[in-house]
Amino acid sequence: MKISKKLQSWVDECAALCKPDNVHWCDGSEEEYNKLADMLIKKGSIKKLNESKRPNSYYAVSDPSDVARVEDRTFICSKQKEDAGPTNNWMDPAEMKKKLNEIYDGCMKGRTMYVIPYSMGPLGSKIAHIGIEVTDSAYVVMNMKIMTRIGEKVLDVLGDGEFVPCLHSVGYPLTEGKKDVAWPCNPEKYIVHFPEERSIWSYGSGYGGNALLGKKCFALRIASSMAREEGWMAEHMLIVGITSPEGVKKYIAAAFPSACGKTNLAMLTPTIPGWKVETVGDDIAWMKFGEDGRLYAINPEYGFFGVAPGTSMDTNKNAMLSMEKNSIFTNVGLTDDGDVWWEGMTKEKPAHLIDWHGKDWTPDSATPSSHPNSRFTAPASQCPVIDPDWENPKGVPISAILFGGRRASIVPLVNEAFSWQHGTFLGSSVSSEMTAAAVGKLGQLRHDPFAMLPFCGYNMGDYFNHWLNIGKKAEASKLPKIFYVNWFRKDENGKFIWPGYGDNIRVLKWVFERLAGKDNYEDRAYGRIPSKNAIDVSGLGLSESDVEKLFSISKEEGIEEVNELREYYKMFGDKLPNELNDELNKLEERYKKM
Ligand code: SAT
Ligand code: MN
Repeated sequence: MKISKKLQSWVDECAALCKPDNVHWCDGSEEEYNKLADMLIKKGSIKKLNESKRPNSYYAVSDPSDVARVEDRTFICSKQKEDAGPTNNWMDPAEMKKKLNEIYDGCMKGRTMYVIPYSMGPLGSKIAHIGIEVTDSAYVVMNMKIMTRIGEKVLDVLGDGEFVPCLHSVGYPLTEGKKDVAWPCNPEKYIVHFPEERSIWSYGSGYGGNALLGKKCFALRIASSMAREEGWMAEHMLIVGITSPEGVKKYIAAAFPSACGKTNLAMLTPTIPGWKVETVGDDIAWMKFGEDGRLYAINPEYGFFGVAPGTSMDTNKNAMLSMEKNSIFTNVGLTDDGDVWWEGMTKEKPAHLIDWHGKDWTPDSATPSSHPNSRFTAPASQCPVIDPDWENPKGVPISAILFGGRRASIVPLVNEAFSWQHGTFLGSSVSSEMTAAAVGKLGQLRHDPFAMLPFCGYNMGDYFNHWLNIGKKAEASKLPKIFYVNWFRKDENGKFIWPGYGDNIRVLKWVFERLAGKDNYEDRAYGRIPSKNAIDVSGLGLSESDVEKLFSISKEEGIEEVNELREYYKMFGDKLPNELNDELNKLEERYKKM
């Protein structure tokens, strides 16, 4: 293995601090993966699923306290507090380093320290970047192999180039006499980012985005800060290719908060004939300007880490087929024949399961078999509709950007921004009902600008400005058009009005037509919406008044929303770009004229 001096000395430093029994450099081979799996099976940490049902797949359950991202323990440690901004936890970097050096001291005693070289993005792509994750969790290594491109080939590309050092520990040293547990973790958690030195320290959790550091920590928090410095974009967005019945293909990126259906939209099975959707990515987009002045996006990831509950052959057939083999399942139910099950997977519930707590479960049980944030880890290459260009190092050209959230009212099914600046305003105004992806209050409405609230590695006010600057840098006609969608509107009885899932293609079709310049819109105060009958609702059984309900916002509601946004904007102080205030004032004017 070719290991640069810089890399070797950083790994040596990690070892000197964490004091593991062994250091293992991951080569990324199948053989290595299988050995780690066997070791974890012997320890009782994971189970192998029934080979004839789900080949080469594994089952894990976490400690019940370690089930989601911990936003209140996530820190952006920039030198100046102002550079972390009002939406991030901050601590002085020197103080944080002191604290971390104390808790990491000896934290890997009795364990092996794994060194995982990984690439976010196709190896060698100009849009890609390399990280090195050091971890004491073999489960993390296995997941990283599915979620990123790992191993020796990454070191070959890295040479003595720059990498993002990522130090992860579950924080459960096996000091004398201490027995290991199936899912080691620590009640004290730290998910820490140093954007100026571009490094990550994560302690105490083995779950998802807390521990697979290529994902939210690098590809969003650190990368967003790199992107701002270097004039590109790191966004919490899926990427899909859409082909019309005429054979025209366009790529769309879409930002939604965690667990709002990004994976479903990314793999959508169209319900109207002739349309085709292909997946480039389901969670993160890195976008850079190409020579032609357009924005090109790559999916920096290599796999899907999707929410299991609710995923079925009806709601997301392509996700189900992606995880048929070579996958890992965490915190779902285990069937008697050695396969997995979760709420919503099949209409008929299995008569008996072992639930994620390891207890017997039957359809009469009072609690669900699977944690609401239980996940599958599956290779993207196994997705039946993976886009032929998903690994193109140049990326794919983006024609439209969608923002969305989970909103029972106020936000229409779809509206188009009048301009990039208005689109930036729409992105800044996203709010969403909270999901189980983060520890916190389920269902509570919170602002989640650009779906980046927990993922922006710097001051959100500067981030808004970065978006505006991207718009100023590019030729307007080459920029993606911006839309805001909401699949989650409810009627007065609390029922979803829009069917969602595969029927979302009907909205994408309108978006597609707008990209082609079709004159099928009307202007409302809040934005541009489909003109009457421009959205194909045939066969949905929606009445005209249902459709109108999907778009209606009264003058009073609109003005209330404006006032609420004005209050919310106050937190950004003088970091709030004037352009956004202007957009808000113009919106108010339009509502007043209604
Ligand atoms: O960060 S995770 O990948 O664990 C979950 C999410 O927020 O999408
Ligand atoms: Mn996400």
